[in-house]
Amino acid sequence: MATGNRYLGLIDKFRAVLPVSDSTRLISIGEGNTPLIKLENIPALTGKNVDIYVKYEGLNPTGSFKDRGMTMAVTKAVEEGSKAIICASTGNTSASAAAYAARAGIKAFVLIPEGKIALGKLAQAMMHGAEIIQIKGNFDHGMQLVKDVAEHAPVTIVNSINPYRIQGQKTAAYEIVEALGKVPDYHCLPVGNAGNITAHWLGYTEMGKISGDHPIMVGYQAAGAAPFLKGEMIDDPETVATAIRIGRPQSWDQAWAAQKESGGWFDLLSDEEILAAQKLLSEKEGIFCEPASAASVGGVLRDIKNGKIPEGSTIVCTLTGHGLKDPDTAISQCAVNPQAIDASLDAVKAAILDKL
Ligand code: AN7
Repeated sequence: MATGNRYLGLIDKFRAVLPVSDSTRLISIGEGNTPLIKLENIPALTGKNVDIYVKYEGLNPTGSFKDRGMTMAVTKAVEEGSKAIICASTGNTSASAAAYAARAGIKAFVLIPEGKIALGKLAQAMMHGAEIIQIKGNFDHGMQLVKDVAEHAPVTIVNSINPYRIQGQKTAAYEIVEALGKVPDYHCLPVGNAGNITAHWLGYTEMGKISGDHPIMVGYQAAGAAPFLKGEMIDDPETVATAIRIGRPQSWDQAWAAQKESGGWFDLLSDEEILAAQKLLSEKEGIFCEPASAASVGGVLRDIKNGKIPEGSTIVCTLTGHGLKDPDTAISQCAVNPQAIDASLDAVKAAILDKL
């Protein structure tokens, strides 16, 4: 067995392109280094010849891509002497902030929209000991409150308006190019606050400084929460994909820049299309992501079929969060609930034989 090359997290690996020094105490839980998985069964369904890879960010320590940015944001907060962090969140940021604060030994305050975050994410924030503040409002209200309160209290904001979040998250692009051995033709991801598309574009443009190589960036939104499709902020975002139930994206200008400079586009999917893509990935590839994440794959399949993404393309989709985050939505879209039968050989045989 190989020894001596233990993975120490993404700051350690990418320190040459991150704002840390040799003496910085790294707050890490082994985030990053997630697999880039080639889809084997789904591409054929399009009838076109394409390579689709998914970057399975659900395999980060707290189950989402947020850990990439959070390790940097909390590392820098601690380095700067902060004793408390704060964020607004649709769920994943709160889970990640709570975990990294616990690791660092500082306090985390998380503002979440009452009744609108997935069960697993709430469980995480509670278990990691965050101070949970439920508000009678949505993410956008929470974000404004966080900005306001940070002017009156000694707390560091760890939403993606914190530039260290973007720095950490750009490492996903570095990992993809390393794993593929080339820059993908298309990079597709779900868009809420647009921090992640901003971070990926930063990573790709840093790497491509000399060659000019970069992917075309494509962002998919939920139909009920699609300010980039409307061309302006919206007030009452609504979608089953609660992670991206956001009407006022914080990285608005940066996401438009990524779209324009890369020659990409934004598009939207209905909740039904999002859930169908989530189920497809689960059933055909054995990969369980949360609804918001599946928007990238659902959108890509449509854009391959309609020819917007041409044959021969190498496509990467970011699967932003793990399916286990939201068991309620998963179970509610599966038609048949498992029936209990007698614990006898006859009953089990009967249950199996007519399904073979
Ligand atoms: C699974 O946790 O905004 O476009 O507060 O959890 O960078 O916002 C989550 C966002 C996509 C959108 N997929 O990324 C939060 C939060 C999942 C997410 C997004 C989120 P951005």
